[in-house]
Amino acid sequence: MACKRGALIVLEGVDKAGKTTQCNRLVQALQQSGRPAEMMRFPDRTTTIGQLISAYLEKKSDLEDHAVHLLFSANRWELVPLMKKKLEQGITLVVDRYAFSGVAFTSAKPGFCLDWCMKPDVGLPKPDLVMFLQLSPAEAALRGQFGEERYETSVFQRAVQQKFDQLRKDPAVNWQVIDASQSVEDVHENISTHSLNTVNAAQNRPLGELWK
Ligand code: Z5A
Repeated sequence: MACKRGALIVLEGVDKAGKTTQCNRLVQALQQSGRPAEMMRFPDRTTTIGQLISAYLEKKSDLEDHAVHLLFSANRWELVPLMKKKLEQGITLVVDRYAFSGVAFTSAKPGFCLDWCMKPDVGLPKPDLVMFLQLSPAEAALRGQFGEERYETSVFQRAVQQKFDQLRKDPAVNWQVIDASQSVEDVHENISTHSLNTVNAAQNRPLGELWK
């Protein structure tokens, strides 16, 4: 590798936790401090696979639950060559949702277990840091009504939250829980501190493989 690699930083959390807001703020702050950084999000609705997912989320099409789970995973895998290239170029990637959302959302459906849901994502680039933006359903409700997309109901979001709780017990993943109920600026300060430590530490460490 010609230069020190960028860090892979993921933000996870339930609906309206502020993931997109904070990803944007973090990328901006890293860039302003002279550290190359870019944002990515999953699902990436711009690809052919992403368009199938988007139509499903918008309830314009129906897909079998196993099939759509595999599509979400395929959407990540199709971006892996690009992700690796950018990381090798020294660009830190700040990612809005990743495999953890994939597992939490599908395993919250009846008849799915965590183990089956994790399998398709085994071997993805392993995040150097996963920040879980913690927000109670009551606090999320203060940020507005749920949208019209699939999964946007309080009952389902509570089930997803429980699955995230289970995933966070895995010590092999560098989880940090962030109190997302604070102001945008306070949450950003917290996230920045964790991220700067991670960017510095990742430089000299090889990129890992998730769940391997
Ligand atoms: N999904 C899946 O099933 N399988 C997969 O593998 C993956 C995803 C990757 C994609 O939704 C859906 O796909 C998602 C999971 C599923 N389904 N759900 N639900 P998406 O990515 O297109 O949208 P989202 O992730 O659900 O976005 P969000 O949760 O609605 O928003 P957010 O990114 O967490 O929050 P935000 O947009 O930054 O902020 C929301 C509002 O709160 C906004 O008005 C902000 O101004 C406000 N906000 C933000 N921060 C604060 C603070 N600190 N205080 C007050 N107000 C705030």
